[in-house]
Amino acid sequence: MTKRNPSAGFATRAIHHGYDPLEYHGALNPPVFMSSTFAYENSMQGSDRFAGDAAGYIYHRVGNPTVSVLEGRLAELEGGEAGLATASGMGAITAAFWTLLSEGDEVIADKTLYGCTFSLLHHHVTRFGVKTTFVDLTNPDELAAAINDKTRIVYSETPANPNMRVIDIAAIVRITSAADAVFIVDNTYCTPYLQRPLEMGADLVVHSATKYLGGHGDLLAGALVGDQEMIDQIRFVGIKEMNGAMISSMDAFLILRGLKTLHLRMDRHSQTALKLARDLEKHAAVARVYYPGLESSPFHGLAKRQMAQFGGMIALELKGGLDAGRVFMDGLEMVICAVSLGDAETLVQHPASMTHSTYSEDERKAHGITNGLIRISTGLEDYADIRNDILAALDCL
Ligand code: 3LM
Repeated sequence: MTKRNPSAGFATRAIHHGYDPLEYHGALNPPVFMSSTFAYENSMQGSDRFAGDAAGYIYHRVGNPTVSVLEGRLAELEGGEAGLATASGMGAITAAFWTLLSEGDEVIADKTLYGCTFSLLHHHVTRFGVKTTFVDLTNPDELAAAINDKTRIVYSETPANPNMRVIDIAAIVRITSAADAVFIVDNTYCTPYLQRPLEMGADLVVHSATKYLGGHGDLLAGALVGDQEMIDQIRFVGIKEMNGAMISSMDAFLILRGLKTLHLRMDRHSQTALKLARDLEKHAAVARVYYPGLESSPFHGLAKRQMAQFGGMIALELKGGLDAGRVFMDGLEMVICAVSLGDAETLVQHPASMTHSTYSEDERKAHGITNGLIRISTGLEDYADIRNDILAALDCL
């Protein structure tokens, strides 16, 4: 499996791709190279590596052998030429933006984004002469109307954090490819097991690997996958010279460990979330459930075409609004009140005051993130225990 074997299944490649134990004393798992710098055979070799005329490691901020195994494996799973692993999801996103954007460029982003990505685009890149326009990318006509010759990046999450809107990747690609803009998809909610945007024509995939890829809530990491030229550019500009957000080799090792069970975990998360969404929809205290696996979701048909399963994230609104939401969250016993997602533990949080508190009240209103919205990241516990805890807390309302 050190050589690319595209006919092997997803799980096989997630477990084996790009690592041969026999090249490392038979060690089943890749060694964790804890080394910030790498020796050269002689000074000329060092100079050649810096000039890009010789292959080989230079310094951990640019690359490390443990990290390379992870980067190759993520690229393989996403169906891209090259991968880049980073110290956090925000490290990946900023490295991409800062590499690709210059003063005067424009970004068009979907109106629902993870809170810090929104803040980066709304408050911060603007300080450097970059304009962001937020549109509803669930309606590709809005993109067609907004795109122009200054548009350098089109950016979306799908499903979007936190309200589960689903963007038609192929429809966006039809517009961005004609306009020469880079289409970046945040694939954190799906992972490549459920959705592969590059195969649908997107240019770059970004991840918070803190979430499902790591899968155990014990690390912070990010990743980018795209064509070799763009990934090299982001590595040598955005990471090496701008934000320095290279992943640690220990965290790269832990993500490689997480990837071995990604398929099992995503199957289970998806099964649990679908069952829970259906049970929630029937509960008298619940006003609305946002989950693309539900037949009642306006995104159900698109999600069925675009995603292998519907994933582990659910959002809901309670009839009693935020006050009821707080009573609900505080009434949970096993389920944990915390931000982040994709862990073994079921997590619940309130986007308006937590993950999306970077939006002002008015912005949240305009961007469709209501005060009453509650987000659930379904975990890997027994379904009966998740359901009983959640329904008992709802029964108290
Ligand atoms: C959260 N999200 O709870 P890191 N892209 C998406 C994300 O959801 C996130 C990132 C990028 C949450 C984090 S809120 C303080 C906790 C779709 C993170 C950024 O830098 O690895 O956290 O990724 O929704």
